[in-house]
Amino acid sequence: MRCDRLWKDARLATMTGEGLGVVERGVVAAIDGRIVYAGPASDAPAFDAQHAIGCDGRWITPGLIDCHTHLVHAGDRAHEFELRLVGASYEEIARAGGGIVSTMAATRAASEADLVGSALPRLDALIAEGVTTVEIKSGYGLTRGDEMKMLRAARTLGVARAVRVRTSFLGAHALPPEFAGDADGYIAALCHDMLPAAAEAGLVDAVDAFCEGIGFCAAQTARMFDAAQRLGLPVKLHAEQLSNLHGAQLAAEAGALSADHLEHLDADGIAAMAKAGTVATLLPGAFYFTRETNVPPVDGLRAAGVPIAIATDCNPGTSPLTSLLLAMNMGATLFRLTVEECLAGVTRNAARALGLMGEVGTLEAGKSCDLAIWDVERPAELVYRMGLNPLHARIWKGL
Ligand code: DI6
Ligand code: FE
Repeated sequence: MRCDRLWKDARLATMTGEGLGVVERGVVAAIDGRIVYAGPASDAPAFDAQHAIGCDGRWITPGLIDCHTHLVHAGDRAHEFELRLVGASYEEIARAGGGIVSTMAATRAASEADLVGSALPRLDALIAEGVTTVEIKSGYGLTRGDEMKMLRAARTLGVARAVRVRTSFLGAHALPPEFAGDADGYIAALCHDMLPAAAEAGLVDAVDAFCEGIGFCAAQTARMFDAAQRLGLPVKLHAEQLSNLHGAQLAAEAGALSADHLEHLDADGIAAMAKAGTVATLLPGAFYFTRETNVPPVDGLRAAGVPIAIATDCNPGTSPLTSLLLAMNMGATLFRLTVEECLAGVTRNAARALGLMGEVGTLEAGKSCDLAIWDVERPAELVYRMGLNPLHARIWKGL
């Protein structure tokens, strides 16, 4: 059988089924950027490959997926970090006009090209570790024009680099100063003007919101979900990060792809997510950086069979993290996730959190040939090390 490229002498973690899907003597074959075979060499058809690539026993995993980032934003919040080091809390800083709103001011002042330029080093850091799909949110513009500028910048990043970008509209991230005291008015503007305009321009793959005491309440979140559903867009939610507003349950009942953070998730939330098949996206970088002490209820999620994803939450305020490998290490160390759970969290389950299960996340015939090839002796090393990047090669759409 003819194929374009064939990776041979490899060990595979296909990430199909429940665990790692280990194949000790494996091959991956691709035609036109799609996997046509991934599995044991002994069962493979006799391939006539245009290019055969010997892997010397290296491990191949699916290309990694960072399913929750705020990669596009202007400026940084190193100064707030300094304030927090001498005692200020994240919520105090937010209430004093810092926090998300300070990044909003910088992002509004930035041009679209500035946003692309400042995000590229962050994107390149992810790519250097084998990321082939990245989700990018808006949420620091908070006007129609500035939210669309952020989303266009995100789309541009997907053209500037060999990476698949999925956008989420996060207009309901913080209340902009123009709407001070009128959160309901802002939600109305989001639902009736800003979101439809961004969706109409083809800039929105999903709709997200920050359901939190310092964000938006459950009723306002529900209005965002209704607006998304009217436009035929899937939803996801920042839920139960700092408090429990029962956002995960609300999200699950709306059929959300994922509910994210979840440090304060309760049993009802877990049950609702399990029933709906909503992915629990854990963000250990934010947990670490804010020195949160409430660990997400991993045992409960596991027992209920809720799929768990892990992401960087790369953002300037609570998770200035651009390493998905380190996020996995933190997921294991801080949340006691297993190696299999960590790897599933940045492949198969991250794909599901983006609604891309048919396209990426496992090594399977029919999916995009997105591969990460690693210089490791066992997959656990990808989770175990801190700060070493063992990526040997990265393949996106077969190239
Ligand atoms: N939760 C977070 O951790 C980030 N956004 C959110 O809704 C924080 C964003 C920021 O502080 O800039
Ligand atoms: Fe976030």
